[in-house]
Amino acid sequence: KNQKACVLWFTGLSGAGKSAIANNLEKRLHAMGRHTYLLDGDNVRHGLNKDLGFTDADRVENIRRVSEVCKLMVDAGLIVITAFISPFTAERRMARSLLEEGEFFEVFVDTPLDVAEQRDPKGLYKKARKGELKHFTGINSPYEAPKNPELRLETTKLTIEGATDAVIEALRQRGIL
Ligand code: GGZ
Repeated sequence: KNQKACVLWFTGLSGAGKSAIANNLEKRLHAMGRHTYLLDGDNVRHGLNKDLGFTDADRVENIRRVSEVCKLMVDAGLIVITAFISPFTAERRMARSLLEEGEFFEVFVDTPLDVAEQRDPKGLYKKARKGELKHFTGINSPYEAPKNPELRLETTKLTIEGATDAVIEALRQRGIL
């Protein structure tokens, strides 16, 4: 391996900005010559996990499978970036436990619910408020905020570029980059 393989695990509400920051981070890592893979709902929930919905049990299974895929990809030497809500502390801990010390880097994309709800890029919060979406995170399904993430990004105070800089700086400090 000529790079330190690891998982950069983004967690946060729908609309928090996980995907936007993760995508920008991946571009920056590519520009640095790093081999990465970005796992998110778009490439996982339409394929590997297309049998899963949004009940607590299905989210647990979603994250369990994603965690195992992360482990395989780290074995293959990649920098894996994940962008799932991953609302439960226990499953994030489980994902961490599959990896070696220092290989799991939790990034809390911290956006207040009211801000995420105002952004509402897909109109999902609006639907959830009208009762058209069951089990919507933050409305009628829980989100357990990380208490000790490796990094917390307050998106009300940072641009996407600024948030990306903060991740890269934190990775440098830990010797991952
Ligand atoms: C939360 C939902 C739901 C419900 C559909 N609750 O903002 P998005 O649209 O693009 O990202 C959300 C995505 C969440 O899937 P995850 O796999 O990340 O969730 S988890 O980690 O909890 O398993 C949202 C969309 O799917 N979506 N219905 N009910 N988000």
